[in-house]
Amino acid sequence: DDFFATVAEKSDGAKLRGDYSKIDAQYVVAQDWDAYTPEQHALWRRLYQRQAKLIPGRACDVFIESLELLNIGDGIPKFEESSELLFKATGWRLVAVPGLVPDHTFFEHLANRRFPVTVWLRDPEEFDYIVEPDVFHDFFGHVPLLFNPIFADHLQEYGKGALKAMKLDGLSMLARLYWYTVEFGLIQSPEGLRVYGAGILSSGGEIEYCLSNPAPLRLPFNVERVMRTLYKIDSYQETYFVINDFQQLFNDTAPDFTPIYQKLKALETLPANALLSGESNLAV
Ligand code: HBI
Ligand code: FE
Repeated sequence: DDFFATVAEKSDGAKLRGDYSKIDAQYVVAQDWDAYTPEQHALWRRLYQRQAKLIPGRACDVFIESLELLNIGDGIPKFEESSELLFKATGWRLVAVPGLVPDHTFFEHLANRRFPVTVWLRDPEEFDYIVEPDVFHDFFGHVPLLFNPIFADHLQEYGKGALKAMKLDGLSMLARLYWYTVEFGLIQSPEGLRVYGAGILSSGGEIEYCLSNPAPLRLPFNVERVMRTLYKIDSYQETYFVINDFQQLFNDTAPDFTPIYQKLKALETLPANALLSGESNLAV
């Protein structure tokens, strides 16, 4: 179908990573925790320890607090155990998936407060960079944020909105919103700028770069601006969008986007490094 034409069989003909032979109708599989090798748990520990050192003073508070609660430093976590903790906190559950799932399936999970977590771990040679999300990115990067009730509600609403957007031809715009918030978002705190985007939190290099390097733009979050902005998938971001708090993210993305899609389709997209007249880059 569409998914296996565009994603599972990527444009270069390469197969999507992961074992899709045992999926159910929602692409859910068993995690099969016993199948992870000691080497894989050791690789997880190395990834965890590298990131844990970079987190203080850079990740937002809820990330740091949830990470402590989750206690996942010793090896690849058991999804079911973490899922119980998460359910008690915000009513979300984790489900295991083989890897990337079709857009519609992904959004169906989010709309029902289920977060899909990839089961496979990268190879040691991929310590610093992977193309498709693995269990370290999905779990370490995304799961701690879901303990914040407002962020958790936002992501569910995002899933519902995305299901609607698919019918309105607005998916590319909603994908940009996801990219610049859930994956690469920055947030203000009383102590200064902090990271809440999972793509940054699971990255050994970008977590420092996004906060300290003078090169990228840091712009105040604005829904329409974000939805018009193209993004880079194979380099550090050229622009980061900064929210004041998670309530702003929830409120600003709560309205029906139907008129916004109409309006934005008539406008040109913006390159990833655009700075429009009247916009001010936040100094670091
Ligand atoms: N599947 N497992 C998984 N994880 C994702 O982040 C994901 C996906 N399928 C589609 C998808 N993301 C995109 O459509 C969103 O990033 C917008
Ligand atoms: Fe992600």
